[in-house]
Amino acid sequence: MAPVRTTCPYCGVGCGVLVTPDGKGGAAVKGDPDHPANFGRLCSKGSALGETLGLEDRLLAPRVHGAEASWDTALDLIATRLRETIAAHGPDAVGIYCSGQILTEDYYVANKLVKGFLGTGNLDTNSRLCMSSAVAGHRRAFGTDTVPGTYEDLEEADTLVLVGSNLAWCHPVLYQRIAAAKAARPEMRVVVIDPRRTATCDLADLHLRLRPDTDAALFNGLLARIEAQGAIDTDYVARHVSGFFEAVAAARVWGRERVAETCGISFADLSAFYRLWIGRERVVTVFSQGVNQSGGGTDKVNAIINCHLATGRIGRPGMGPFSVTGQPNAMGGREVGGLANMLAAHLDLEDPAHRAAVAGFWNAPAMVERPGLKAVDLFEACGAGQIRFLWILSTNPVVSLPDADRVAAAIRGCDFVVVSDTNAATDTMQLAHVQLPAAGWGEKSGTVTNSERRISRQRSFLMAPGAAKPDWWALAEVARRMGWAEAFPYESAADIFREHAALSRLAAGLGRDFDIGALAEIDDEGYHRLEPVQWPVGGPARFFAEGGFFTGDRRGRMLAITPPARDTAPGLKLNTGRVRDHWHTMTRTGKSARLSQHIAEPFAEIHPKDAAARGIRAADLVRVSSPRGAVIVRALVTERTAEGALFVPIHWTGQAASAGRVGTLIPAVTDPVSGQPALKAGRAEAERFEAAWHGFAVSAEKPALTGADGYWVLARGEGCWRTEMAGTTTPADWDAFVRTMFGAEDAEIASIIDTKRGLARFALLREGRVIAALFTAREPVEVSRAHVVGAFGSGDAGGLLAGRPGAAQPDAGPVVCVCFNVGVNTILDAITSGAARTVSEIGEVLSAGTNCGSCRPELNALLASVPADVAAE
Ligand SMILES: Nc1nc2c(c(=O)[nH]1)N[C@H]1C(S)=C(S)[C@@H](COP(=O)(O)OP(=O)(O)OC[C@H]3O[C@@H](n4cnc5c(=O)[nH]c(N)nc54)[C@H](O)[C@@H]3O)O[C@H]1N2
Ligand SMILES: Nc1nc2c(c(=O)[nH]1)N[C@H]1C(S)=C(S)[C@@H](COP(=O)(O)OP(=O)(O)OC[C@H]3O[C@@H](n4cnc5c(=O)[nH]c(N)nc54)[C@H](O)[C@@H]3O)O[C@H]1N2
Ligand code: SF4
Ligand SMILES: [Mo]
Repeated sequence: MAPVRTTCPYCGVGCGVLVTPDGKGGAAVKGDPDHPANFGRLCSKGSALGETLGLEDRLLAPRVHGAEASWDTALDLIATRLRETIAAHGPDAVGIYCSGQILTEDYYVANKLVKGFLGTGNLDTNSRLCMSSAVAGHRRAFGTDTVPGTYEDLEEADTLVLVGSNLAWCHPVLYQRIAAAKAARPEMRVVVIDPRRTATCDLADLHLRLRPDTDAALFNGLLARIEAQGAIDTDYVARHVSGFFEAVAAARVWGRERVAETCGISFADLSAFYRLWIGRERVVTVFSQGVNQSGGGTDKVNAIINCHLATGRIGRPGMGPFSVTGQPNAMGGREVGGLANMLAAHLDLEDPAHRAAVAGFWNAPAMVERPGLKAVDLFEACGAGQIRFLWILSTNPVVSLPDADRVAAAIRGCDFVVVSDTNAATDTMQLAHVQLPAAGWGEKSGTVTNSERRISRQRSFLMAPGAAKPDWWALAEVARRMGWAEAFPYESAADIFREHAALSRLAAGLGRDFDIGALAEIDDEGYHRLEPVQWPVGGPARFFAEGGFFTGDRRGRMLAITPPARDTAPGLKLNTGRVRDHWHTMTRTGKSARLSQHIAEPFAEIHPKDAAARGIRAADLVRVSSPRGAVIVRALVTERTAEGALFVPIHWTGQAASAGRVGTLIPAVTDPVSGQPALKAGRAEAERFEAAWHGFAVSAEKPALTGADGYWVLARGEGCWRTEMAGTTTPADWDAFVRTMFGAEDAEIASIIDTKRGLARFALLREGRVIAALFTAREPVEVSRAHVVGAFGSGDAGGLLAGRPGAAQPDAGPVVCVCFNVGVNTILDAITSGAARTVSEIGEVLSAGTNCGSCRPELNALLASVPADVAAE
């Protein structure tokens, strides 16, 4: 059978994937060589998609108040409650909160229902936490939310600047494209602007470790320098730009000394950056969450765009500002108008003519008249009793919103909550009155739009399991039950897509950028076959080289930017973000043992000086806390993070760890323009978590940990569960403790106890087979995780309890290359023995880094960590 061509459901690179189902619910996955985003490449997450298709954890039927129900019962109840809520409290008591991970067709139906039929603007999305500052910055500068350039620009740039972006881990295939371009054109320069040293710095010729939230000062200073050096494109500015004098006047006060001092970087590095930017015409400035997720995120975006407008370096090959999107369909959501302050098809909610046009197109009985509540405000209003009906689709706000415990309380206190998810147990799903089973990746059909405006098909290759249904279907069914069957007649994703395309034609007629009108008459077969296509369909690939902005006077707007005052709040700065192999709240990547190996535990990067001042040693557990909440995570003592700053990943939930939700620590401070929360700018303290004992366990079944005191983290291993844990009191009866945890009252128990050194090892056996093993110690347990998991899998009880390999078998150490399962020690051995001196030689000797390539930056770091004289010996 020919493989099914579809699109990866993770990041906004939007890679094409070839899937060959195995007929048993699984599938083999390869990169699509013909897809223009990836040309056959996939990263570690994309390569492991086949491992995430299992049905464990899935919600397979609707549930109402905890009991399984039919779709009819659930949908009738939702429609009834919707009607009652609107009758009693008005439409603004209703809110829908959705996600950049639903398909454009799902999103279109949600937006139409809320803004045209329910008559409220309260449709917002997790893109508020992700892209809304970029959207607001684009709209301020361009008049509409337009990404001017394409991926090729990143390859063709002579100077590529990455601001607040860990591209190597978060957009790995795009990173690899850039790495290949740089290898082919060594004169290309890459600058990384990030307070942290990340894997992306592997490609950097220059890394500016600026103080957090000083980006606006840095780019104001660049604008001042552009002017001082006579690098303004006066012709472009005269013909196409407004606001130039005000913007430059505000920037002029940012001389290089002041910027260097404000940003905490050297004058020499700053000048080098300005030279690389100004001296080379082909410059692309890529930005991501270090820019967007900030109290001044929109200003940061405009400070960057200002420099491109002033130099006319926009919309030409190898030039422009470039917002990389996080989620697979962040762009599609923006196209349908999925934010509370947008209308549809890039039309403006504030514009009465636009509203009237859309109302006419939809034949809408209750057209929205003003913007609705943005994500953080929506949940505030929920907590204040103003939102009485809440429907959450495809996002996990109890984990991902700031002040996350308050969000949980707000949801808990809401009169009626519907949650649509693929998974049965998420931190948010647990709080729902009605749980709706969504069809997931591989089971549903539709389109997504990637960072470069390219629309690709997601095609199904599996039957939806149980009663799971696509999100658009559930939304449309509710609309029909509300009496709007005529407006929601869709029988397929293609029906919805045609309507969406037709609306974009209307929008283009009103002078908007988003135009896929050429696809409005596509038939089902054409939709089925639709090739990846960039919008505007049939139009040019880039915007604004010759002006043509979407503002009233058709000029691009430069803005006067005032950088924020220095943040002098007490405590350590709390930075948060992503790791290479996990996706958000891990509902999918957490299913893959391979992906769970790279980083199996939540951690806090802490600078050695900050650690020493607090008596924190490597591998200690630390309690990181703010007045709002606390997490317990492993200390990673490293100079990767700056002094005075912590970095904690976002992926661990209440399902995966005892206290891993870093969102509980972060105040709900938002950017005043975009409403995007400042998720990278918390404040926290760190202290050693004093544990009486530490443990590591492997088990065939998921252990019962909810009652455990102290700390636990669960991860999937190959054919087992692996658990890290620690307790504040030592169990009086270890045997009983072990039996309860693994639910094995009847099992045989073998133990080795060394009371003097505080070490103990337990194995639970049933019919001679080990079903669980626990290693405990007073200090963090030192057994080789890889060895224990391997020995558990092969049933080698003796080797398992030994906790480390025998002399003949070296310990591979933590896995770096997940594709070929190559551990850090194996790689270091190859380097120190001289067998491998470069990344390609590591590939030749060990295969590491030769498949998806996601680990290549780490291989380089390992090479750099071994002094040359050692490697040569
Ligand atoms: N592996 C993986 N990839 C993903 C995702 C995932 O969950 N896992 N999620 C996807 C999504 S939705 C998104 S939005 C993207 C996010 O992609 P990125 O934005 O690249 O990722 P983050 O790790 O959130 O943050 C990027 C960097 O911003 C830096 N930063 C913090 N504060 C500042 C500051 O004030 N100034 C500057 N210049 N930098 C700062 C942080 O140190 C961090 O290294 O990733 C996408 N890709
Ligand atoms: N502190 C801090 N917080 C952050 C960030 C940060 O950097 N720091 N980043 C923010 C950003 S950029 C983002 S994008 C968010 C992400 O945060 P979330 O959106 O909360 O995280 P996900 O785990 O992606 O949630 C998606 C959910 O949808 C489910 N799902 C998957 N497919 C489908 C489907 O087809 N239909 C339905 N109905 N459900 C489905 C998944 O099982 C999962 O439960 O986190 C934000 N929060
Ligand atoms: S870079 Fe990786 S996660 Fe992103 S779309 Fe491509 S394969 Fe998927
Ligand atoms: Mo995101």
